Amino acid sequence: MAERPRETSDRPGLPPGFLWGVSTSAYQIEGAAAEDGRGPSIWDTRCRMKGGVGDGSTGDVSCDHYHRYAEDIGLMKAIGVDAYRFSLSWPRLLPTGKGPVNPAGLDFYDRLIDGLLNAGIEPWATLYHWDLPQGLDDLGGWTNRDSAGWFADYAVLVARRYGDRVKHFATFNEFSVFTLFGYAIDWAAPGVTDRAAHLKAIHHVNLAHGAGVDVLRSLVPDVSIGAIHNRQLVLPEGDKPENRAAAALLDEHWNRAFPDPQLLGCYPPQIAEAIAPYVAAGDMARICRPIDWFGLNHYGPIFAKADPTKTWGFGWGETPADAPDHGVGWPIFPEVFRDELLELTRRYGLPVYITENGCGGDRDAPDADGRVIDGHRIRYLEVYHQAMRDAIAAGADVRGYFVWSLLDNFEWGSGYGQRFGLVYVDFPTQKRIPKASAGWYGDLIRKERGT
Ligand code: IFM
Repeated sequence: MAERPRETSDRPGLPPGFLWGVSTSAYQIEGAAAEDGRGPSIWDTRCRMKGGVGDGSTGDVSCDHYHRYAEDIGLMKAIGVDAYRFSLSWPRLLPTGKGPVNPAGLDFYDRLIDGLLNAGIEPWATLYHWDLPQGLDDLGGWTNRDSAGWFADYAVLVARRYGDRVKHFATFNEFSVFTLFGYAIDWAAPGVTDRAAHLKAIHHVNLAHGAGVDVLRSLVPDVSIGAIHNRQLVLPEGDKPENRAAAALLDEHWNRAFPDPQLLGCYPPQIAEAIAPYVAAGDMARICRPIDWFGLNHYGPIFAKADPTKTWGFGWGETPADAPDHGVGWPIFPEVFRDELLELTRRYGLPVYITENGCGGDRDAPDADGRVIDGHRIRYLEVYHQAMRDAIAAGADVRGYFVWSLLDNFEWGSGYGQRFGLVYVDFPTQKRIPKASAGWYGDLIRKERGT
C-alpha cells in the first residue's frame, strides 16, 4: 500500500494527517522474561554475562509492561498520541526461534493490539528490535544464512495472526546498530568482534528484511511496510586525515550498509568490496524490495576517530567541547536533523516517519511534590520539533513523529541508568509518573491538530 496522507486537516506547515506517536521495544519494557512460555533471547544471556550490562541489571522485570499494558495504553491515551510503535518479542512467540509457537505469547499481543484499537491508537509493530531468540544464536544467529528463512517464517506467523488489525509494520529497528555493536564492537548481544561475522550478519539481515517484506506484502491486506534506520551525520574528531578516513568508513557502516542495498540495490563502496564473498547471485534483488516508508531514528551526530585496536579500525571520537548546547545540558545539533530529513527525501524518495527522537539522561527524579520536571527534555524536543518543521518547509516529506520513549526503560548496555521516558517509572514500585514533557507533548499534539 502506498503511504497516503491521512484525512484530517492540521495546522498549516505540517502535511494533513501528520501522525504523532511514541515508541518502545519489547525487551526494554515487557519484563515477564521467564513467564508464560517465553524463551530466552540473546539479551537475557548478555545480561547474565559479567560486564554485559554496565549496572549489572536485566530486563527480567523492567517496566512490567506485560502485566501493566492496559495502564500504559491509558497513559498514551492521556497524552493523546495517534499511534504506538512497539516491537514483538520473537522469543515470546517462538520460544526457540523456530518450531513450536507459544499460545500465551500470541495472546499477549492480541490483548495489547485490541486495547490500542479500543483506545483509538494505531498499532505500529516492529518485528525485530534486537532480542534474537537464544536458540537461533546457538545456530550462529545472523551469521547463519538460514537466518533469513527463520525470520520469514516468524513474519508469516505475525502476519497471519495480527495482519487483520495491524496495518503498519517495520521489519527491523536500527539494523546497523545491532549488527555493528553485536558483531564488530562488543557493545551489544551477542558480543562478537569479528569482521567476517559482522559482514555475514549485515548481509543476512538485509536478506531477512527482503524476505520479511515479501511475506508481509503477500499476507497482510492494505499493509504499509517500512524499515527503521538510525542515521546520524558522522564527523571526524578533529582534522587528522586518519580520523577523516575513519569517519568515512563509519558512515558507510552506520548510515548506508542497510538503506542503500534495500532501497538502491547496492552496498556502499568499501563495504561492497569486503562483503562480496558472501553475496550470492540474485541476492541484491531479494534485498531491494519495494517498501512504503522510511523510518528514521535520530538523536544527534556522531564523531569518529582512527583506532587500530578495533575490528574495523575506527572508534568513537569525542564531541567537540564548543558544540552547541541549546540549554539542554549536553550538545545537540538540530540543524543536522533538519539536513538529514532533506537528504533522506532526496536520496531515497520515500515518505519519512521519524520513528525515534528523544532525550536521555540520569537526572530525572520526582521532586518534593512528587512531580518530575524534565525541562531539559522539553527543550530538546522543542528544538528538534522546530528543526523538523524547518525541514518540512524546505521540502522534506515527513509524515509523522514518534518520541522515544513512552516509559523510562532498560537502556541496553546502560541498564536503568539512562531515562528516556515521557513517563517516569519508579522501578521498585512500578509507579508511573507522567513527566512535565508528557504534558508538553500532549499540548503540542493538540495545538498542531488544532483541537
Ligand atoms: O533505547 C534505544 C532504542 O532501543 C534504539 N534507539 C536508541 C534508543 C536510545 O538509546
